[in-house]
Amino acid sequence: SENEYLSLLKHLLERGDRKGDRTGTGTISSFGYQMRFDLNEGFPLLTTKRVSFKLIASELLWFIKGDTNIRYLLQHKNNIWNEWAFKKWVESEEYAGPDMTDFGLRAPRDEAFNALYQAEMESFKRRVLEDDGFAAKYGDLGNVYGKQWRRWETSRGETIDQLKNVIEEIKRNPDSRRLIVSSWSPEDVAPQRAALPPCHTLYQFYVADGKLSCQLYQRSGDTFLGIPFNIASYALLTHLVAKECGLAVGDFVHTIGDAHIYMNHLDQIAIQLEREPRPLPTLRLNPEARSVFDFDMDDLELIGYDPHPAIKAPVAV
Ligand code: THF
Repeated sequence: SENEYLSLLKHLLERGDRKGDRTGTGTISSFGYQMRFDLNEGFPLLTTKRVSFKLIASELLWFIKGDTNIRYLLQHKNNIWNEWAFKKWVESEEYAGPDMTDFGLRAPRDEAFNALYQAEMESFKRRVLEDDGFAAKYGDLGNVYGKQWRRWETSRGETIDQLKNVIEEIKRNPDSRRLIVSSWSPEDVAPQRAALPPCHTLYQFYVADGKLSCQLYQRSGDTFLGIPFNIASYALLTHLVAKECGLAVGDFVHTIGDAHIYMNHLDQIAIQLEREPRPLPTLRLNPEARSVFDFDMDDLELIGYDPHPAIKAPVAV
């Protein structure tokens, strides 16, 4: 239930260690944490703050399509990956606008800079949407999830469709202990290969008693902003794969390496922890859509979602 997540927040507040990080924001962090969500209890989208199911669903469909270009997300009014593409653009030779160094740190602190940043970001988004050449070059995040799941490149120049293969294997050999999709490639950790080395390192499916479970190993988790998305995203993926394979759903098990709270999310978390969780919504999938690869936004519907209001927070880049 949602208490699994609320307990993680409390655990970090009580036991976390102060730790610096790549983004310069500062965190409280703990190593090695596991949560378990029985997907039969309802769809695990937080109710103690509103989390956008539409953003989660369009991001997951983007991964499933094998797309790595933020243009698709922008077409769905989804802005959650913009900062990473924008960073590549403003650090490129071609960029000639105002200096955007450390925009993620400066924008929340400096109003004049924030106005410049917002304007630059708007024109960047417009170009990605309207200019094919620009989008191909600067909208693409490189070897992020869509690529790794659907078009993994081997050193021999072949490509592997890990997601399709794992689904075929679940159907053929549900007892297999190798039902794994890996996004981590030692070759791709170099910054020029991927905008951000994958946080979702690896996931594994498991079938028992006619039910499909999924476990994610996440090397690093932004507990306030990212984790609520990640839980719902893998829960949705498990539902889609189970449906195609003719299975019921089991558990989503979420294992996190470095679980952290950014220091600029503490006030928001205090508000959230005062709220009472409400009943979970349920997911309805269009019964006509069979394959995982057939789904569109219209085929996914969440019923009975009645959360507390959203709580805004800046994302560390
Ligand atoms: N980097 C960091 N620092 N945190 C992350 O959560 C994160 N991600 C992805 C890649 N790098 C990351 C991007 N996923 C939001 C949610 C998920 C993200 C990025 C940002 C976010 O800001 N959510 C807001 C709503 C945003 C909106 O309405 O546009 C929220 O309140 O939930 C982890 O996968």
